[in-house]
Amino acid sequence: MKTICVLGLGYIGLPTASLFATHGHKVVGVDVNDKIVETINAGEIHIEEPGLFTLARAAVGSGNLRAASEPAVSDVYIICVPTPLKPDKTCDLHYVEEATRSILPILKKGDLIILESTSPPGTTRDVLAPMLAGTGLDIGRDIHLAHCPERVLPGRILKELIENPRIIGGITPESAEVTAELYKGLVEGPIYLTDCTTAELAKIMENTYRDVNIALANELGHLCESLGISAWEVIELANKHPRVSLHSPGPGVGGHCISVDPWFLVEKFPDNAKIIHLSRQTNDSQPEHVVNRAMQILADAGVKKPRVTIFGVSYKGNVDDVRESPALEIIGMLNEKVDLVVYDPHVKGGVGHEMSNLEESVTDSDMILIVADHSDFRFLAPEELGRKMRTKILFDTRNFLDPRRFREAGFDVHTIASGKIETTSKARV
Ligand code: SAJ
Repeated sequence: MKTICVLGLGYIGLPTASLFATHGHKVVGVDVNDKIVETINAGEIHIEEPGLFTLARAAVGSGNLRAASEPAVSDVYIICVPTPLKPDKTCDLHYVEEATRSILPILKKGDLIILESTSPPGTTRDVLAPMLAGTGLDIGRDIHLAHCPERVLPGRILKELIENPRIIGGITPESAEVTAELYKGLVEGPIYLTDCTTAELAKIMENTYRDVNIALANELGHLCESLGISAWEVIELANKHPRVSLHSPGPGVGGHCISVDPWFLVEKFPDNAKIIHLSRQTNDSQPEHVVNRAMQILADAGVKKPRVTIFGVSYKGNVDDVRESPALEIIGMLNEKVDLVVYDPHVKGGVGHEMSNLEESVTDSDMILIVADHSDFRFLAPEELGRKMRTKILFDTRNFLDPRRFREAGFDVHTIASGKIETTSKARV
């Protein structure tokens, strides 16, 4: 059993702290936000994540987890603070630096410091290690230091924290081994040991791989729109090849990971990270592409003074997270051109536009524009929606609603990445 101090009680820190606490360790979770500290100590939580409420409550109830505003003397320090982008698209490391600085006065021989936050390659070695060396403790001998990137998907965090494979990059091989011993107590997936810079880059490349592939899919979508065919059908057919796995086009890439992490490489390697940079630009320009297409569809339909209804503003379906959501940009651009109405059953606000209820949102509308693919939308009856609308147009940027049902209800159906009106032929010989 160890004493562990987890710095940052967000989407990764709170589940991590709670899991270590329910696995027998004594954990202090530290957050700079007093409200979060109070909430957790009261047995409540401040984020939405399946299973977390029960787990955190059990951890606090057992006496093994308490939240605090200041770090406490411990055997292990795990840094789980954000590494956001600055407006100039460079990584803001100040939370990591602040967290590290806060533990310097209490570090002692034998301690282990782990960075979980996704960070540019070189951060553990070139930023954290020099700060820790200032204490006079010898890193790799007196104290251990490692990077152990989190790799979990929001909505499945608790399951994935336990089951996913983990990469542990030590400042020395021994630091990696000491860290692995700790994680072995709760991780059931395999644990791979390496050096800290390799671990940092592996984590960033996972998300960069996805970003580049989504950019490829979006580019394919543009080609197909010009050709008057459906990228969805092209993808479906190409993916029948055993070694091809094309991703899906969409309204753009959101979330606090995939749309952020590749920039860390562009910042560090401005001359060499070429495909990575272009992919970011392609995906970032997708909201404008959506707006241009929406305006074209409305113009082609002869709609004057259009009223457009956005369905779904989170960065992907079935979550309430709007960070970096392409919907935010779409809202900003469309708001200047049309009478805009916004509906999302999961999001209460914070999108730069007032939210409407379902009925209000479609009344007198000329277009339903699907941006986030919430499962709830599949249960909507096209006839009922259409009855309230002025012009029955559906523009689906996720190719997610059944176009046939909407066409049968009299809708003009358009899909992103498709120059066809009807999409997805399932014809097979
Ligand atoms: N998207 C597309 N086309 C696709 C797939 C996704 O347009 O084919 C869009 C989504 O709609 C969304 C964005 O990309 O806007 C990202 O969504 P996502 O579900 O792919 O990923 P995240 O950001 O929710 O979580 C990712 C995960 N990384 C990978 O799948 C490689 C997760 O495992 C990481 O832990 C997480 O980032 C993180 O913390 O880095």
